[in-house]
Amino acid sequence: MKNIKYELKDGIACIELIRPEKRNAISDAMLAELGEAVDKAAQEASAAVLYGSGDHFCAGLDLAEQVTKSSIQGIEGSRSWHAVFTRMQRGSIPYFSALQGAVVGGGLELAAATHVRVADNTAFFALPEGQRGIFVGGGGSVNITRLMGVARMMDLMLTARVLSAEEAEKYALVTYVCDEGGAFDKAFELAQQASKNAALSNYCIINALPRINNSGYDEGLFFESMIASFTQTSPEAKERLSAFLAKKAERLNIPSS
Ligand code: 1HE
Repeated sequence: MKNIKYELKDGIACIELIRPEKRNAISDAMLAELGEAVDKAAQEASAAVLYGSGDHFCAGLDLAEQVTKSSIQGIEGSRSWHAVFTRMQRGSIPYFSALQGAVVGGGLELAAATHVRVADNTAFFALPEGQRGIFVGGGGSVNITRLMGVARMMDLMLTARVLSAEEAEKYALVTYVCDEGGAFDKAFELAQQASKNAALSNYCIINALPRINNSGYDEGLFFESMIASFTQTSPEAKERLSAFLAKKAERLNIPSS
């Protein structure tokens, strides 16, 4: 792989975009390699960290490639992004993204396809698609809109304004903001924590919660009960619940006041 580096560390798949000379812009080749890395991670990792090399996470779609494409190739391109991102979003392991510098256009769409986003204070966020004469195509109209709401999505797309990491946290685009250079370590620590959970619980968290969020109130509650019972009766749940009752389970890490 030329555009993606894949490494398994302590059971965590570390997936790095390595095209810093183009600010990690996503070309067709990079997308295909990202798909390979996602499939490999699904086979052998219990969680994954997605990050970019250099000063920027990702400057979005490779505009140099895009400029040569027909309308149909554009649709196919967007559908390929959806296909790869869906394997992450609705796969079997949780993804944590570590963000610095530009998280722009398709870069923000990629980050939005991960389950938890950690930004350092150099990160900035924008959707300059309108300025470039195009539209989001990597699932942003669905995923980013669900994170920050349609009014903010319209504002960002209409104005191409740039949000700081703190503003992105206020808009629920990211969950953690840390000091410069600290995003990977924080994301890795969170991935390690999540990888200690029952794999079935993680599967349900990343697959059931978004679907419940997309469904009606009554359907959501009913689906929740099904998942609750399904997980509670698994052999691993029985072991973990018994370990708690026997005072052998990991305790909650309660912050001291
Ligand atoms: C690129 C790309 C790219 C940089 N495609 N080549 N995304 C954008 O509209 C963002 C475009 N990029 C930028 O605004 C800036 O590059 C950055 C703010 C991210 C970084 O600025 P800077 O000064 O560090 O770098 P630079 O000099 O602008 O770029 C360095 C090189 O990367 C340069 O190539 P070079 O051969 O002249 O050295 C740039 O052309 C190249 N580069 N970004 C191709 N995106 C599924 S639909 C999603 C739709 C979108 O993503 S729209 C938003 C696209």
